[in-house]
Amino acid sequence: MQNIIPRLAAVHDISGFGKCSLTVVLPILSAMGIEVCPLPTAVLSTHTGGFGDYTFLDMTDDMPKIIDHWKSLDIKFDAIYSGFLGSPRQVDILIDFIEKFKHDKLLTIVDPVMGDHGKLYSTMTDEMVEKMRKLVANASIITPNFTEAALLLGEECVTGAVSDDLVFSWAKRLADLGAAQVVITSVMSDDNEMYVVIYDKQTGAAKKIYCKYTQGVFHGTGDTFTSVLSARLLHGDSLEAAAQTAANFVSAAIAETVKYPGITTRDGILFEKVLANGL
Ligand code: PXL
Repeated sequence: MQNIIPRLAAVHDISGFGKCSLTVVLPILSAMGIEVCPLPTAVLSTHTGGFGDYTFLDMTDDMPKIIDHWKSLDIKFDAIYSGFLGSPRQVDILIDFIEKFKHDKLLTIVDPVMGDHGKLYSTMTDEMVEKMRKLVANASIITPNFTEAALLLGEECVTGAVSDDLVFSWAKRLADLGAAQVVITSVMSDDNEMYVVIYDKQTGAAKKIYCKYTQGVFHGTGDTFTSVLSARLLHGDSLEAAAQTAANFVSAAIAETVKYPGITTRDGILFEKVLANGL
């Protein structure tokens, strides 16, 4: 039987405070009409970006047990969407998960969460970067930010503006790692605007998607973007339409957030206002 509501397995950590990963993925996808089944990779008190001494419970050993239970129940997923992983071994577990639940229409969305603004997040290692290259080979769509794109390609993590030629060639090289479609987020233009690049391997077409408002740097924007993108793709949108809606959503949430100067980078964005009031 087909799922009445599209069903997505969300392979992310849960960070109690700081608005990223599952605390963003769950509400956004549910509000957009997608059933979310969380497969937690780690449980943290906060995300790793700016709150000091966070707690970290690694869920690696439990993940295969959760997957096996789901398999015994014959649960069908329309999509598997992964983000922040708690250990390099989770890549092998995730590849096995994809293999066990594979069918013709399964959408595998991998956000290779590793770093941003030219730097690795504090729990990430060179081993994780190496393993992420293996994971992206098993995805239908990948959504690295510009730093993660550089890490996957073994390029220097530059920050600041880059040429269209460079970012289009990176998108193509990323697709050569395995995914049919590539989205690179947080790319900076000469006039200090952020944009997203989408690339489709089958058509060979690359396109820039502009965001209306992107001043300010906040945690969880990547998770917000890929959640909206995943929801719209599951509802049948083209990659371009889904990426534009996701960019508009993030822009609108940032525009809400910067109205309140007390909210800083680590606090994340006021995505709830956009969910509640619409775009
Ligand atoms: O939003 C990416 C992310 C997810 N999960 C954790 C993080 C980060 C980024 O810092 O620390 C735990």
